[in-house]
Amino acid sequence: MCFGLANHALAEDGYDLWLRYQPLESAARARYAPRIAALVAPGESATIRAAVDELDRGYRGMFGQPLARRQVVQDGAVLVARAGAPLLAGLELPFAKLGNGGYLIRSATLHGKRVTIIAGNTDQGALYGVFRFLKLIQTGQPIDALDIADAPKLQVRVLNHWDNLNGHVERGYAGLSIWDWQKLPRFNDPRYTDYARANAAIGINGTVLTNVNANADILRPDYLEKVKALAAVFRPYGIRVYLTARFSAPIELGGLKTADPLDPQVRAWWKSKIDEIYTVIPDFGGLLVKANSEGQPGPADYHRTHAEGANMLADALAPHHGIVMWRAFVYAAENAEDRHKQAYTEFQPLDGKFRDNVLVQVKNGAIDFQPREPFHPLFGAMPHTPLMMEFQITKEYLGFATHLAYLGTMWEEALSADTHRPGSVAKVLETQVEPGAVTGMAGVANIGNDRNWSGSQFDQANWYAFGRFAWDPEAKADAVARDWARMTWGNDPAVVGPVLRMMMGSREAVVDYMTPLGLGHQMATGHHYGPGPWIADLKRPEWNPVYYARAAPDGIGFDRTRTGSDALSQYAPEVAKAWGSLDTVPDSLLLWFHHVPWDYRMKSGRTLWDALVIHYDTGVDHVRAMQADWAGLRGKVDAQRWAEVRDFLAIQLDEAIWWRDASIAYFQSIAKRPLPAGHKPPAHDLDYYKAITTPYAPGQAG
Ligand code: BDP
Repeated sequence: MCFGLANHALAEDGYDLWLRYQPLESAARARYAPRIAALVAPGESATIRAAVDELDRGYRGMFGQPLARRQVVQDGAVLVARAGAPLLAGLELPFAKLGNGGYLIRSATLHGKRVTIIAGNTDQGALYGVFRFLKLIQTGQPIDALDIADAPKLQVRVLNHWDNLNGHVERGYAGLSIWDWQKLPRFNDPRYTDYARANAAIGINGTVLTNVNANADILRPDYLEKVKALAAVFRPYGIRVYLTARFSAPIELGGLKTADPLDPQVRAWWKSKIDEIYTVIPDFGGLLVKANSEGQPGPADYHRTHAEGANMLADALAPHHGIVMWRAFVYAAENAEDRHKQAYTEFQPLDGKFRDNVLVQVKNGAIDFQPREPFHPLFGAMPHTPLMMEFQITKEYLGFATHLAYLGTMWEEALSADTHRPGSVAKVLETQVEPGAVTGMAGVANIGNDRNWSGSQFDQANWYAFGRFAWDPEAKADAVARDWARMTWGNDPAVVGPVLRMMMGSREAVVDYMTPLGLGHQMATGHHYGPGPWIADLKRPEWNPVYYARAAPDGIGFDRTRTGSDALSQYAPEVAKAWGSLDTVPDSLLLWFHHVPWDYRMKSGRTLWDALVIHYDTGVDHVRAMQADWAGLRGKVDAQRWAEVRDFLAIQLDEAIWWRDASIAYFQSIAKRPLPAGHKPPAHDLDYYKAITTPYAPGQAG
C-alpha cells in the first residue's frame, strides 16, 4: 500500500535533505490521522525533547497543524518513552534485544485505547524510533499494525570530516567547512542542529570534526571551547564529537623535544591533554589518528610500532571510556613493495597487540577509494583486533560533486564480499573480537556549507546510505536508494522508478568510463580531477597512473599473482585461488590482478582491447540514459532541483566523454589496434588530452 505525498510545486534547494516533511495529500492525511492523533512523551531529557520537536515538526509539515501533546493516553496517541517508563508497565515489550541504540515501534492497546508505542532502552533509541516512524509516513507506508524492532549492528557510526581549521575541506566539493571556527563558540549556526537531526535520522552517533592530516591547534584550550559548543548542540541527538590527533602535538603544543610514545614525558603530556579534554567535554568520543602515512608524523619516527603509538593514546583515553581510531592507510616512502601489500605487511603482524579501546580503521580497498577495488586483505586477517571500515562518501575519485554516482552499490559490494576468514566483510565488522569489544564504521563526509550540503542533490544519497550501512552493514543498496528517493523526490512511482534506475546503474557507469575491467587510479595528479593515464613522471612510483595500469606493447594490467607482486597471497586461499586464475577472476577485477595481452580472449569471446573500448562507451551511454530518464521527470519534481540535476548531468556527460576519449587515445597509442566496429575514435589526438590542465580543481590537499 502506498499513500503518496502531494506533488509540490514550491521551489526547493535541497537544504531539507531527507527531512522534507512535505504536506500529505488529503486522502493520505485522512488515513494516517486516526493513528497519530496526539503525543504522549513522559520523559523530560534533552533527547526526548529533540524527539518530540522532530515529531512535531514532521507532523506540522505533513498534516499542516501542530500535534496535540497529552499527559494521558487517548485513542490514536503516539507514545514516546524509554524502557521502564511507568506508562509501559504491564506491556511485555522485547527490550532485551534492542541494546543501547535500538528501538521498537508497536501498535498496541493500552488502557483500552489504541496507541503506537515508540520506545528504546535509552532515550537515544526512542529518538531513532521517532525518525523511523516519521519515515514510514514520509514513504507512504501503513502504520495501523506496526511491529518493528531494530538495533544497530555496529557501535561506532562516525563521519570523518576532512575539514581544516581555515575552513578548507580536503577532498570537499560542497563549499567550505560547515564548522565556522572563527565564530564559535559564541555563535552556533542553526545549521549545526539541522546537521545533528539529519545524522540522528540515519543513526550516525559520532563525528570527527577535523582532518586526518591533523593540525595540533585543535587541541588548544581556545579551540576546545569551540568543540565544546558543538558537542552541546549534538548531545541531545546522541552524537559524540571526536578529534584527530596530530602525533607530534607534544612537540608543537607541549614544547617537548620528542613525541616518542614510550617517553614518560610524552605519555604524561597526552594524559594531561586528554584529561583536560574530558574536563571540557565529559562525553568526548576519542581520537582518530593518521600516522606515518603521506608525511604525517607517527611512532615509526621513533622506531616504535603502530600498536605502541595507538596504545599510548588508548591508555590515556581508557579511564574516560574514550577510543582511538588508528588508521591503517599507510604506504611507506621509499618502499618498493606493491602498494597494495603494504598496509597488510605493516599491520597484520600487530594483531592482538592493540589495547581493547583501539579500533584499526581500514579503507574498503588496499589502494585508495577507487571506483572499484577488491576488498582490503586486512578484513578477516586480524581476528584479535577490532577493525572498522572506512568508506569515502565524498567522491574524490568518482567525479567530485557533479557526477551522479550512488555509492550504495559499491559499499554493498565491499561489505558482502566473502573473506573466507570466515564470512563476509560485513560479518567481520559486526563480530566482536571478544565480548564487549567495540565495532564501527567511518565515512569520509561529503558535507560542506553549500545550501544542499553535499554539493549536489544526488550526493545527499551517499551521506544517507552511509548512515544506513553503518547501522546495518548487511543493508541492501536498492532498498536504501528507494527510501532515499521517496523521501527526497516523492512517492510517485513515475518518479521513484526512473530515479532508482539512474542511481543503481550510476556507479558502474563511472567505473566503465574511468577505470573499467579492474584498472585503478588513472586520475590526474594531486586533485584527481579528470583522466591522466599517461602520467609517469611523479617522484614516487605509486603516485603515477602508469604504475597501476602497466600498459605496454605486450598487454595491460598489474600482475598480483605469484608471477607478479603476489599481493593475492594476503587473501584467504579460496579468494587467492579464485582471483588468481584467469578462468575464475571476474572481468571486473581482471586487470587489478593480471597482466594480459591486448588480444586476450574475454569470456564474451571479444579481445581485451575491444572489451575495454566497449566498457568506456557503455559508461558514456549510461550517462545519456540517465539524462533521458531525468528529462522525463520535468514537472514531476520541483523545478529548481530538477534544473540543477539536469545541468550536472550535462557536465557529467562532457566529462565522461573526456575520460573515454583521453583513455582510449592513450591506450590505443600503446595497443596499436583499431577500434571495434561502430565505436568512434576520440575527438582529438592524445596530445590534446595531455595538454589539458586544471590547476584550480577543488578539494586539493594542503
Ligand atoms: C587520499 C586523499 C588524501 C587523504 C588520504 C588519506 O587523496 O587527501 O589525505 O587519502 O586518506 O585519498 O589520508
